Formats: sequence, C-alpha cells, structure tokens
Amino acid sequence: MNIYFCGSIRGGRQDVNIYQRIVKKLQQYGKVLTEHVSYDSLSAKDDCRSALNMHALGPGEDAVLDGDKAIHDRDVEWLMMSDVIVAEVTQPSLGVGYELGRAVAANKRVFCLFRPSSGKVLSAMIRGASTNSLFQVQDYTEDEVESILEKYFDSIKNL
Ligand code: 6IA
Repeated sequence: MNIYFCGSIRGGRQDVNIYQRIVKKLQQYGKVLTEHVSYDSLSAKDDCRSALNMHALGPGEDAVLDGDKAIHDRDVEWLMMSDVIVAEVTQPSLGVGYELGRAVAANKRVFCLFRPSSGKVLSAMIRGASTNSLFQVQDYTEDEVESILEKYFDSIKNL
C-alpha cells in the first residue's frame, strides 16, 4: 500500500516530533512516499536554494520557482499514486490544505488527525469535508496517536 503523509513544512515545524511518530507507525502498513515531511532537517524557512546548496541568485533567475515547481509536480504525482492520505492538520499549512483538496478531487481515501489540546480550531473546510467514510477527521491526544492509526488501518484493511 502506498501512503502519502501530509504535515506542515513552511506553515511551521512545531509538530515535527509527532510527524515522526506518525510516519514510523505508518511504515508498518505500507510505503510512506513522503517520509521527508518528518525530517528534523527540513525547516519552515528553507527555500530550494538552501536545500540545493545554491548561491544567491540575481534578478530574473528563477531556480527557487523551478525548485518549488519540481516539488509540487513530484508531490502531486505521489499523491495520485497513493492508496491512503494521512494528514496531521493541527498546524495550519497551505500546502497540506492544497494536498487535501487535490485528494478529495481525485476520490482518494483521506484520514486527518487533529489535536484539540493545541487550543486551535480546525478549519471548517477540513472538518466540514468529513461527510463520508472516504474523508475522515479524527480528534486525538498525543499519547494515543499510534492506537488511533491502528484502529483506522484495521477498519480499512478489508475494503
Ligand atoms: O505549505 P507547506 O510548506 O506547509 O506544505 C507542506 C506540505 O506540502 C507537505 O505535506 C508536503 O507534502 C508538501 N511540501 C511542501 N514543501 C515541500 C518540500 N520542500 N518537499 C517536499 N514536500 C513539500 C520545501 C522546502 C525545501 C526546498 C527545503
């Protein structure tokens, strides 16, 4: 099974430790195409220049844009190849919201995880998308993340 994990990158990296626990658990169920989302080395402030170890560019040079386009195109390709999309949505992220919209449009199975203890309130566009079993939103506490994922993958294994 191909699993696509979504978590905030430029939206902020404060939940990276939970992303690591989620990815580790997901690896029991299939191939996680986006393991890098959980890497400590990815920071919200990185752009493609630092990631590719490039020198500063002058006006009109658009390697950052090209790099972002490559990331976008590769991620969308992986999203389309995946059987399940699991998203940690507590830390708001434009990229994660975009990925979830593309996943819904492609009729993909989506499982969103949200921690109310963060004090945040989840976007109505995510909570409100949870109208059928293909798109589920699950509130959870940090200590139960592994068991929540176990329950979910148990529930879809015969589908
Ligand atoms: O808007 P955000 O950056 O928070 O979006 C995060 C989501 O978009 C994640 O779920 C990823 O799947 C995807 N995404 C965003 N940026 C990247 C990335 N590098 N590499 C892979 N996937 C990404 C961006 C920065 C890098 C050049 C250091």
